[in-house]
Amino acid sequence: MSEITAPKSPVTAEQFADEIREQLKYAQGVTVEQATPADVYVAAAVAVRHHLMDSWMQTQHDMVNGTTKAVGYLSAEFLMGKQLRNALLNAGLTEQYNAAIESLGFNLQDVVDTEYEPGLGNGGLGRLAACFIDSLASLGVPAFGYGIQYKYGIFKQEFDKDGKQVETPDYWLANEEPWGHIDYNRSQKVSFGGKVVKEGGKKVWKPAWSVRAVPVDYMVPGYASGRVNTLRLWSAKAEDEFDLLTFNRSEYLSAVKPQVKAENISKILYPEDSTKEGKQLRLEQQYFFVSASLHDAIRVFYPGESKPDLTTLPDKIVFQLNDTHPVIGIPELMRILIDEYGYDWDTAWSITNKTFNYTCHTLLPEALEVWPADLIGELLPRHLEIIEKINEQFEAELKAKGVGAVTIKDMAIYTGDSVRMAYLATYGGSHVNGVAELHSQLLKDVTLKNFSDVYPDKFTNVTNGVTPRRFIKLANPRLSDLITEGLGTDKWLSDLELLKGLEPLAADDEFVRKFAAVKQANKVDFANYAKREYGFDLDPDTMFNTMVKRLHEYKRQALKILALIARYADIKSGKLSADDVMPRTVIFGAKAAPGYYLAKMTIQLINNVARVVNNDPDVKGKLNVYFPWNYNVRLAQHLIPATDLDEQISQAGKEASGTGNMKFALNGAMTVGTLDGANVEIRERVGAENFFLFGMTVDEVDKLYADGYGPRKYYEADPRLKAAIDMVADGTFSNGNKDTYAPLVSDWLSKDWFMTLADFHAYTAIQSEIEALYAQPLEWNRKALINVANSGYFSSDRSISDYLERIWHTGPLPALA
Ligand code: KOT
Repeated sequence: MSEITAPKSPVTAEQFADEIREQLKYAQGVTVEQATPADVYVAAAVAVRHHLMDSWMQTQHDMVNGTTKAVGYLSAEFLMGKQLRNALLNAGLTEQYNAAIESLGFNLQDVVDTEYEPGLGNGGLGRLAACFIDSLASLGVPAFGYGIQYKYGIFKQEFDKDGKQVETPDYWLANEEPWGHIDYNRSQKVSFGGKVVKEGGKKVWKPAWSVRAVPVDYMVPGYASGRVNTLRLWSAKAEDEFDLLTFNRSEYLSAVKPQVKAENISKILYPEDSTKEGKQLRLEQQYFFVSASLHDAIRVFYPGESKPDLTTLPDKIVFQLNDTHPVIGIPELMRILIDEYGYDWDTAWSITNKTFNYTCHTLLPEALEVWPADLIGELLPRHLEIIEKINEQFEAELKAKGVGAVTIKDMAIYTGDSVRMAYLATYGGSHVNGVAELHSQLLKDVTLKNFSDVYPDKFTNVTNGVTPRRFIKLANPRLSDLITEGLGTDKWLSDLELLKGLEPLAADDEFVRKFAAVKQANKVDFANYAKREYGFDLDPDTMFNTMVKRLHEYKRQALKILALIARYADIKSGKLSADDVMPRTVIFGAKAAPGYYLAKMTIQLINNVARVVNNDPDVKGKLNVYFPWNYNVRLAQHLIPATDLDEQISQAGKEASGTGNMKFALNGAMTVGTLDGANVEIRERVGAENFFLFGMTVDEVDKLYADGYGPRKYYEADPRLKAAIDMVADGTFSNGNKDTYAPLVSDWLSKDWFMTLADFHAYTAIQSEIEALYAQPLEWNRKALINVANSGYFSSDRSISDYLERIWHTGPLPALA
C-alpha cells in the first residue's frame, strides 16, 4: 500500500549482543553474569531504540520540511500493550534479537516476560488508538499520537474470596521504563482558573495557576515502512519545585501543596468506559493534554517563528478528536489564535474548523459528555466565553438556514447551564464519523439527527480495524506461518485483503486440517498458560468459548451467564443426556468500572457460577467456567488465538463497533452475535452461513420499547429462563444467601434495560446449531478458515486509508531514498 521501501537492517546478531553488553555495563552498571532478565530487557529495549533513532529523526525531518500534511491523533487513552516484541517485529530485528539474547545465555521468553504492560486505556477506544498509530506509521503517514502519560493506568483487577472484584493501583512506572523519552526542554505551560479582564479593549485571561506539561516520547515504528512516528504523552509537573516564600515561613507542607495539585493531573486514568465522569480533575486532564499538544504542534511546524502564519496550520496538520474527551481543543485553538497570535474571530474560526474532525465511539446517551458551564467557567473562564460566542454564531447560522426555533434550542452547544461536547465537536470540526456502518447510520438518524439534517456532508463512516502485526503475527505465530504458506508470501501483513487468497484453500481438506491443528496447538498453549498464571485446569479437547470485553449491561454478559446456568441445570437434571452434551469451556474476561454496582455484581455472579459448576461432579468434563482476572492486552494475545467460539451479543444498536469481534474472526474463531456494530459487516463479508446470528434487530428493539417492554413476560413464558433466574435468586450461587444477587434479579425482572430476557430464547436456540457444527471438526474449521480469509477488510491499515481519503486528505511521506 505504502510506497515506502522496507528498512534495510544491517545489524547482525553479534552487534546486537555487543550493544546489549555495552548498555548493561555503561548505563546499568552490571555485567552479563550479574544481569537478570529484567536488566537484559531494559538493555535490549534501549538497543532497539538506538536502531530506530535515525528513522525517527528522518521521519520528523521529512514531516516538518516537506509538504505532506501530518495527522495529530488526540486521545485521552492509548492502550499500547507490551512494546518489545512489537518494536522488534516492525523494525525487522526479531531474528537478531533472538540470537543475541540466546548468545548472552538468556531465555527469550524470560526476558520478554519481565516487560510490564502499560495500561493507559480502558478498552476498545484506547486500543483502537494504539492500532491506528501503528497503521499510520506502517503506511508511512507522518503522525503524532497525543495523550497523557498517566502514572497509574487502568486498575489491576483481583477477585476476593467471595468472587467480588477488588481494584488495586497499577503503578506501571514502578520499574525502569525504557521506551519513553522524557524531553524536559520541550515542556509546555498549561494554565487554569483565574478571570478574564479587559485591557485596551481586548480580553485578557489572567489564570490563577499553571502546570508544566512535560512530553514523554515513545517511538512508533511502522512495519516495513522505514518510518517511525511519535506518541507524545504529557506528564504533569509543578511549574516551580515549591513555593519559596511559603517554604521560608517554614510551612513546609503547604509549600508542596501546589506541586501535589499539579502532579495530580496526570496521576490516574479514569476507569469508566462508555460512561462520562463529570469531575473537575477529568476536565483538567482533558485541557492539560490538549492545550500542550496544540502548542506543541505550532512549535514543531513553525520552528523558531515568533509570528508564524497560522492560516497555513490546516495544511500542516489535521487533528482527529478521539471521542469528546479532547473537544476542549476547539475553543483552545480559537483562544490561541485570537489571544496569543492576534487573529480575528473569523480567521480563527476558519482555521479551527478546517483543523479538527471528530470520531464518535458510542451512542449511549450517558457517555456523551456534557460539562456544567460553571465548572468550565471556573477552570477555563476564557474558554467559556469563546464557547458562548461559538454558540451565538451557530444559532445565527441555523436561523439563516431556516431552522426553526425549537430545533435551534435542541441543538444548543451551550444551554446556559451546560456545554454539550459532542455538539461542539460536530459544529467546530469538518467531519464527524461513526466507527461502523450501522453506528454511523444511527448517529445520523438518531443521536445527531438535527446536525446531519443541516450539515449532511459532514457525516461519514470509518469502520474500525485492528493491526494484523500485533493481533495475528505476534499473537498467533502458528497461524501466521500457515497463512504465509497458504498464500506463498508474507505480504498480507501490510495488505490484509490478501487473506482472500486463502478462500480456495477452504476446499482443501489437507489445508483445513493444518488450520485445525494450529487452533488445537494454540489451545494447548493457552491451557498451559492458564495453569501457570491462574492455576486453572483447562481441557483443550473441549470447545473454548470466550467472552472478553468490559463488563457493561449493554454488552449482556448476563445473557451468557443465564444461558450457561440453564445449560448447567439441563445437564444436572438429565434433561440433556451426557451423550448429547458438547463439552465446553467457557472463558470470561472483564473489568467493571469501580462505581458500577450492577456490573460488579455480575462479576461476582460469574465467579460463583464458575465455583459451583467447576466443583459439581455431575457436570464434570461437560461444562467448565473460568474467569481469569485482570483481562488486558497480554491476556488477549494469548486467549484470542485459542478461541473456538467468540461471543458478540450486545443489544442491537448499542455496541458502536467492537474490535474484539475482528480480532477473533481474524484468528479463526466463529462468532455468535447480534446484528450490532461491526458484527453486521463481519457477517456480510464472511457470509451469513459462516456466522451464528441471533436476536432482535435495531428496529425490533425499537418497536418492543415503543410497545412497552416487560421482561417478566419472558420469565414466565420460558421455563428454562425462569429456572435459571430462580437459581440466581434462591442462593444456589451464594451459599444459600437469597439477598446476594437480589438487586440483579430485581433489575432483570423489572427493568432489563437491554432486553436480555427477550433475546434469551433466540440465544439458547442457536446453541444446538453451534454444537452440531462443532461436532464436525472439518466443517467447523472450514468455516472458521473462511472467516479468516474474508476478514482482511478489518485491518486498521484499511481504516486509516479510509480516514486519509474521506477525512484527513493526506497520505504517506515521499518514499525513502
Ligand atoms: C467513552 C467514554 C469514556 C471511555 C470510553 C468510551 C468509549 C469506548 N466509547 N466507546 N467506546 C468503544 O470504542 C470502541 C472503538 O471505537 C468501539 O469498538 C466500541 O464499540 C465502543 O464501545
